[in-house]
Amino acid sequence: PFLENVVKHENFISGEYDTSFIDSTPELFTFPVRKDRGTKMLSYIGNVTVNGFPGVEKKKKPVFDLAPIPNVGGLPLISGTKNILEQQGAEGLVNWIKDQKEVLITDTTFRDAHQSLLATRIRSKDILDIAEPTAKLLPNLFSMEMWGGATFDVAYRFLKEDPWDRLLSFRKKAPNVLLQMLLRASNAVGYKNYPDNVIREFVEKSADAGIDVFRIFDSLNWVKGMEVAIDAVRQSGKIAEAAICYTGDLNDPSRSKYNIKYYKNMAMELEHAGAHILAIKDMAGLLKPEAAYRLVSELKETTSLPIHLHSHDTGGNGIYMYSKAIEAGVDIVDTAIGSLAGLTSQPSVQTLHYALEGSSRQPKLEVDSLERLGEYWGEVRKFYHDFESGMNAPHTEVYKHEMPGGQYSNLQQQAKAVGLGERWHEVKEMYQRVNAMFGDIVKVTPSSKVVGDMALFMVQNNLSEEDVLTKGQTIDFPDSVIELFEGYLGQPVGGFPKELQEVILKGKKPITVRPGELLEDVDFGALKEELFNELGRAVTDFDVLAYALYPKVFLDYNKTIELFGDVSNLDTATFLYGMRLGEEIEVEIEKGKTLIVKLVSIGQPLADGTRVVYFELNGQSREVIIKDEN
Ligand code: 3PY
Ligand code: ZN
Repeated sequence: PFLENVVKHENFISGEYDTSFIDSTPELFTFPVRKDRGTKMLSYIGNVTVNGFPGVEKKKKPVFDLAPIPNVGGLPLISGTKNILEQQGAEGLVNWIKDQKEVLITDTTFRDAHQSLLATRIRSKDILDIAEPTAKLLPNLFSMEMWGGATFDVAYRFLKEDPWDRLLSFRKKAPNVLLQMLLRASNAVGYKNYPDNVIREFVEKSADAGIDVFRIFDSLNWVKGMEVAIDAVRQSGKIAEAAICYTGDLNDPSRSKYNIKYYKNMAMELEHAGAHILAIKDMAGLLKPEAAYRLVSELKETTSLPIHLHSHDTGGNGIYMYSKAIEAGVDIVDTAIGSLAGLTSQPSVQTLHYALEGSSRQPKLEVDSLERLGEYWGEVRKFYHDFESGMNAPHTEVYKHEMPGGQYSNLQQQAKAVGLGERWHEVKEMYQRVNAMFGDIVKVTPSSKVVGDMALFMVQNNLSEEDVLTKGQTIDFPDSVIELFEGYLGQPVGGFPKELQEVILKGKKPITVRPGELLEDVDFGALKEELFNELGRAVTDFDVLAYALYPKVFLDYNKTIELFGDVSNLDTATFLYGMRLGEEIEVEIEKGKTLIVKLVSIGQPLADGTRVVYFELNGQSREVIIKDEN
């Protein structure tokens, strides 16, 4: 259909085209609706009904209550921080932040909250249904963190949807508030360093698609590894928020590696590197109240940048800690809507509201609006029950093992997958010991994943620290561990422990320069052609970037879409559980076009391992053949 569009286009016929014709003529990509769209969707529903969804217990689909979407039809869209950025530019916005008396709020519900509570599984549909109500009910938010981190690859990998579509649609629904993403500096939204031009292209395209604030961090707090990303964000005219990752305990003299002086130096380096805002990224929730007061006060004296504090409530001290940071003059804090807050997620915004009653710094948000949004998220959360970590009370052990909020449930899943579910307590303890063995490093994606991989490896093989050093020459360490010690994630504070590095690298020479200096630029033109040939369809610049970051994940995603069509419009209960016998659902496949699907019956397994699943689609009988994988 693409070639048909090209040859029929009036500019093509009249010869008015050049090499930018394809890029500048978006209508070429509007294809007639494929006739088998309905069948593809039935195949998906039949498949999940028969075979289940990975990570979800296979059982009859539960009956869920409707997640109530607040009716905001009559409410005006009040202008907010996005309008300030547009009118006054990045510097103007920074000045505006400094002028605010109240503490400003970033809502993380759409990103870190579900990354940390539900293994990043919340789908675009559930996010987009509430985006406009949130923009209308909370116009005074500083920003909504709604993209980046793990949401990018999880969207393709598990949710079978396009993260760029999520961003583009969200932007349309929430045009008044800044949209924020988490960018892992030279690791972009991946788990390894990418060539510099990939980072630059990624930032540019994310900015075009709607991101305003880029929170940039390096997983070893290596400022050199952050410079390309900071520069790229400044070039795009957006806000470069550079983060210091907080670890250890700055008031504990026995953990003097990460003391107040260390953080102040890093803050100055980040200001010098061009940051508009300084973030304190407390990814594991280790920052204690008195330490927060001291850190914020001293950083305020050290730099002129506004300070944005991010934390996780794992140990239960979140609100107390925020309140001390607010007293010390922090400008912005990260919170989540109550029903997706607390524990490994961010502290609850409603709780903070009440904690600051009577304070001149209480945020300007309507608590009733927050509660209405909370009702919605409370019901949505139930769809994803199987992705909950099982942590149901404050977890103060975090002050010992220091695992980031977003890692806890993931590593637990990984441990179960390799048969170590019963030995989880040993894995947690080993995580702490591996950190000490690695020289006490900053642990956040991807360095935290390496510590986790090594901990699992050591528990699985019953290895102690001494075994690693004495028998290391005969041990095949996990690839991620070798790459870390080769220097491909950058350089840790104080360098790598030499003896361990030699054992792990077995004679290989580590690098000490920025990995980006050694990696060759990606030829995006050639990659686009390769992808076009691979997929046999027109590809966008967004597709090419996804392919550059995650080649296999992106191709697998495309195979699924080829098989099942676009499944992003299915309601989440159906997406995860399929249908009950006799159930009827409606699926709006595009505006104004709704399919009515009824599951009539499921045939017995046949000799070839398939089953016939009988549906009605808009009243007409339809059958699909499903391979029974049970
Ligand atoms: C991520 O990199 O995804 C994180 O959330 C790190 O804290
Ligand atoms: Zn976080």
